[in-house]
Amino acid sequence: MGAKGRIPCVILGGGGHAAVVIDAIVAAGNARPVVVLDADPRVWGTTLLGVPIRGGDDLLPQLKKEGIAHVVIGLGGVGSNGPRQGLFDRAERLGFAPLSVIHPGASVSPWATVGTGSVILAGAVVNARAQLGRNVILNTGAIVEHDCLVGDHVHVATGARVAGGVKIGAGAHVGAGAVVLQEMVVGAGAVIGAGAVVVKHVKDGAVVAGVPAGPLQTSGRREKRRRK
Ligand code: JB3
Repeated sequence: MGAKGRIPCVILGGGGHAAVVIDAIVAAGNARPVVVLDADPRVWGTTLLGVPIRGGDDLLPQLKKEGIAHVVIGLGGVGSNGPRQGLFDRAERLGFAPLSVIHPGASVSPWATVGTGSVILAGAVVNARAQLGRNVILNTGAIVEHDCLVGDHVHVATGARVAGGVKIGAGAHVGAGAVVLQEMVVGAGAVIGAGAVVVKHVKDGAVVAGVPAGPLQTSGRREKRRRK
């Protein structure tokens, strides 16, 4: 496809994740990142992988007037998916259409579904009948097995493995290299630490880590024990 046939899009966020997202968009070849917006004024006027960083998110209405109608969220973040969700919602309110990005080196079953604005990076696998919501990140080499239900704004980090029939609630984070066993339910907004192995259901908003995964001991609790 010539450059003209590719859909021009704006990338929100100009850090490490945005670089990987731009790389995936270029590799996929159906869209063309033409501008990056970043919250940090220090990077305005510079470029990211050759794409100009023009300013902050308040430029979105101006870009719309210039004829850019599509957006990809380039903000990653580890742990909280709230800021990514906020950007996604803001862009949609302003009338931008979020583009889904699937790196050509990912494997997505034709029997899986991928929601609007989701980003599936190199080496990721989505197996048959899995359903991904909107604005999901499947980071490099992450695996989502058959019949999984992955909610909106979920981030499955690099190399995480989600076995068959798992349900992951909206906004949850599955840490790098974590494993979630078959049929587990991970609640909305839950955080699973890197390398954890989830063998029990995880409640909404819970933070778990370890093998097998259990509630993360907070520094506050450790402090209390030391004082006893
Ligand atoms: O682990 C991997 C493979 N990737 C991580 C990714 C998932 O999350 C990566 O290592 C980082 O931990 C993180 O990547 P991200 O989100 O690109 O983080 P960072 O490299 O720190 O860049 C974030 C950029 O977003 C910074 O330049 C911020 O100024 C910018 N930013 C923050 N909030 C924002 C906003 N930009 C816009 N447009 N709007 C915002 O609200």
